[in-house]
Amino acid sequence: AEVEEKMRNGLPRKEFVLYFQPIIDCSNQTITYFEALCRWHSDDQPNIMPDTFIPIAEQAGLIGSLTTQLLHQACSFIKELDESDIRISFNISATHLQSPDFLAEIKAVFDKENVTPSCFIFEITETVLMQNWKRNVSLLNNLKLMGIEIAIDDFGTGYSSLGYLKQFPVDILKIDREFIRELHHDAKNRIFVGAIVSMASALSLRIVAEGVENKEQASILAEMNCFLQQGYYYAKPLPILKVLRHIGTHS
Ligand code: G
Ligand code: G
Ligand code: G
Ligand code: MN
Ligand code: NA
Repeated sequence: AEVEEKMRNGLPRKEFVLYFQPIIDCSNQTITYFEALCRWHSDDQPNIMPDTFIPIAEQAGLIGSLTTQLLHQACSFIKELDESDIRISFNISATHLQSPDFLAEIKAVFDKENVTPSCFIFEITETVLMQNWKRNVSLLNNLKLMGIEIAIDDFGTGYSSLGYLKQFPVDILKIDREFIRELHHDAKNRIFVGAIVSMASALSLRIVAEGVENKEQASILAEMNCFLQQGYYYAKPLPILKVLRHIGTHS
């Protein structure tokens, strides 16, 4: 309840800030797009990570206003980027997706910012999709009509099959970092990841490996034709100004 109160106060004070982590195409070492990750810069408490504060925002009914504020920040970032074709992958919370106001809220932001929704990928976890899936199929189809691409986050940790997922208009699978962590030590993980990569390619889905922390993991993934990679090996999530400096938009 104390944290909830601090969130309520922190929202209008703009204490919630987006950081951006690049997703690298390691076949040519270029940034293909960025994932937006929220950080809470609060004066009067130690760092609280989104794992903790997102569920609190959901319970407190604050997730809509938090997400709206973050989506505005993401739009500003897109306008700051010179290359207009770089997209942002944006995490959508379970509770917010189920809210009847979801579509209207995000459309209002795109209209106000005059940013085309096709600059966005929405990341949704597979567990969320499987609940309430009839409604979710139509919701995702609506997002796709707006031009937003859909990524399944933390893929492999839920219980959905790729066959089941085929009913959703999905573009990208993000392999959970749990399967990447021991990739260079564990043959079972290599078999698992290899199987996901070949099935995804048969279904024309793009694959992103999350949590790539070292060269060994990166090379094994590349050998498996998994070229889109994200993790501390390449870059940590960075604040906007550092990203812009990093990619040379601002010197
Ligand atoms: O950044 P970090 O690894 O601490 O993120 C932990 C979890 O919080 C991840 O599952 C991530 O998807 C989620 N998360 C981070 N930023 C956001 C956000 O802006 N919105 C939502 N809904 N989830 C986020
Ligand atoms: O669940 P989701 O994929 O949205 O969460 C991504 C989170 O993973 C981010 O919050 C980010 O801080 C974290 N992350 C990014 N790269 C790495 C990495 O290489 N290793 C680990 N352990 N975490 C990472
Ligand atoms: O790069 P730095 O020395 O700040 O990282 C210290 C440790 O904190 C690293 O081992 C890394 O796993 C973790 N870490 C760094 N950045 C993030 C981040 O953005 N999110 C999370 N969840 N952990 C991070
Ligand atoms: Mn994510
Ligand atoms: Na993930």
